[in-house]
Order: sequence, then structure tokens, then C-alpha cells
Amino acid sequence: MTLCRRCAIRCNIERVYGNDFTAPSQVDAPAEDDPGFLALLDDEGRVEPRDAMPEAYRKTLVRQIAQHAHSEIIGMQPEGNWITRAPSLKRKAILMAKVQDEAGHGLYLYAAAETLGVERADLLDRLHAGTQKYSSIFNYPTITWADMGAIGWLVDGAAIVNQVPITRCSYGPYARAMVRICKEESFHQRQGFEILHTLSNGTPAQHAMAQDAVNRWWWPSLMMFGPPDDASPNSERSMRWGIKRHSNDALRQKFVDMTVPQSHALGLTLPDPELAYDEASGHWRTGPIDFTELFEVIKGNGPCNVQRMAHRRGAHERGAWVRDAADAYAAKRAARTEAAVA
Ligand code: FAQ
Repeated sequence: MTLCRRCAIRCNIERVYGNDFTAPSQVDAPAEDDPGFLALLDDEGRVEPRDAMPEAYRKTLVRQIAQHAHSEIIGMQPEGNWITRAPSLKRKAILMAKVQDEAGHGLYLYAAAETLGVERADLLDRLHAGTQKYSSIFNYPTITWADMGAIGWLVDGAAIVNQVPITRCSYGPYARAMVRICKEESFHQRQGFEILHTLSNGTPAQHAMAQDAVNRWWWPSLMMFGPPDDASPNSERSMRWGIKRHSNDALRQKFVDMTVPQSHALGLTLPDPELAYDEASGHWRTGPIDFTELFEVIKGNGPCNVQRMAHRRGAHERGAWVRDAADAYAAKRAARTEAAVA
């Protein structure tokens, strides 16, 4: 039993919610090459919170799920910027619902991470301290209304391509969270496409605005998939463990193949003079991607990194009274329950 930071009482907060009698830390974690664990993965079985799992597997999941959760909540900022300036009441209502969905995705993902024996409060501390990451894409500014279309079409589009395979992740809670998230992301992608379609077929100024947004978001969207395979230290092991199902480059290619025909339907061009269809392989091939930009953004040197983190830390500080009230309420209820069973 460990001390729960939230309600400050002794309870089992390890890897699972509920009334557990054996804390998972009392079960020996198997080795990475444990035959039973590898056989489960080979059979496409699911690892569940109460199952013993190799420590490195657990840590990899915490890292990826936390980074994913942080991305969802930081990702609310670029679009939140446009809620008050959406061009109509209908657009405003849709955008508000979308931003709210992202908060929900963060919640499902933090909850999934908590089943691995970490607390949401600690994960947020790590985000604020800069020891955990969030997606590079949310460090770019949203300058015009067309950016809402480009984010929906390209960023949510890339997120779907990346995340649909995670519905088959070997860790049950992450896989199940992703099923619902992907359904919502599909709606987000369509609403982005529809915004751009309307602008592209509008006045010349609106068309130019849509084209400008696509020009700015195309390359950062390709970088969302991570570094190229030969510079991706985590991919091989995560794929062996069934956490990732495809390599970064394979997913990036799938996104390009899906998106190029959509750009034709939109009447917009993608800002890559070398983009060409390769008959032999049946794939659209891009020009070289400038991954130094990705590494710089990950290091904190993107256009909005400082602003995003300052806003997040400020929001967290301003929300302290809500957490204090929830903690006081939880402690009061826990004390009452303890008194009742004593
Ligand atoms: N940004 O070895 P790999 C969304 C880091 S949600 C920042 O290839 P891995 C929805 C990586 O963490 C978007 N860091 O790593 C939405 C690692 O560093 P570490 C988020 C990146 O984990 C839409 C290092 O580089 N989606 O958009 C990035 O095997 C609209 C080496 O890389 C997910 O998180 C990057 N782009 O593969 C919300 C999906 N790429 O941790 C609001 C789940 C790499 O060792 C509005 N995550 N790094 O210190 C994944 O699929 C994987 O974690 C990857 C990275 C593919 C992102």
C-alpha cells in the first residue's frame, strides 16, 4: 500500500483502481524476455493492469501515454485561440465542441496511464518541469481562421493515421481509450476539411488564406510522426512489444498517400515541388523533410514552446483551488468511510 497524493490516505493506487488485495508491486515483474510475456504478445493477447509486466514495458507505456495525454491538453491552446473569433455562431459551437473533445481525450489517456501506477498529478508535474514531452505540432501559431481548417484536416488527419493502429496496442486500457478517441478524431478531420473546402471555393482572398494555412502546416504535420526510422531509438522495441504497430516512416507514408488526393479535391496545393507519384511503388513521394526543425522544436526552440508552457503552468496554478477543494472533499469522505468501517 502506498500513500495516495490526492486524498492523503493509505490505499492501493498501484496500477489499478478499486479494492485490490494484492498490490501489483508485490508481484515480481517478469524479465523482458519472459517466455510467458512474449507468448502473450505473439498470440496478440492483451496485457491488462493487474497482469505482471516487465518494468521497461511499463515505463515505455507511461512515457508514450503521458506524452500523448499532454499533447491533447496542450493541443487545446492553438484552437482555443480562435473560439472567440470564429466567423459564425455555428463555427464557434463546433470549435468549442472540438476543443472540449481534446480535453476528454487527455482525460481518457491520463486515466489509462494511471492504471500503470502513476498519478496524473505527477505526470502534470513532469510536463511542467519539462521532463516529459508533448507533440511538436502544437508549438506552431494559429494566425488565421484557415488554420482551424488546416489543423483539422492535417493535424487530426495525421493523428488518426498514427492512432488507429494503437487501437490494437498490446496494453488493454490504452487500446480501448484509442477506439473512442479515433472516432472523435475522424469527425475533427472532416470538420477541418469542410472549413478548408468552404474557404478554397470562396473569394480569392479566402482561397489564398486556405492555401497559406496549408503551406504552413504541411511540413510540421509530416514531422508529427517522429524522426525517420533510422533515428528513432524507441521504435524497434515498442514494435516488438506491440505498443507501436508500424514504424514512423511507414505511417508518414500512409498519411501522404491519403492526403495528396484530398488536396486535389480541395483545390489546394501542397508546398512541395518534389512531390510526385511513383508508379512503381504506388506511393506519393515527398521531397526531403527537414528533421532539424523537428529536433529544434522538441528541444523547446519552436515558435510557441515558451508561450504554450507558460500558459499551461498558469492555468494549472489558477486551478489550484479546484484541486484543493476536491482533495478536501475526498479526504473528508475517506475519513467518514474509515470511521464507518472501524
Ligand atoms: N513531438 O523513438 P521515437 C493529436 C520524441 S495527438 C515531440 O520515434 P516513439 C490530437 C519521442 O517522444 C498528437 N516529440 O519515439 C490532437 C522520443 O523522445 P523520448 C500526439 C517527439 O515514442 C489534434 C524521441 O523523440 N500523438 O494530435 C515527436 O517511439 C488536434 C525519439 O522518437 C501521440 O502522442 C513529436 N512529433 O515515437 C489534439 C501518439 N516525435 O520520449 C489537439 C502516440 C518523436 O524518448 C488538436 N505516440 N518525439 O524522450 C506515438 O505514436 C509515438 O510516441 C511517436 C514517437 C510516433 C509520437
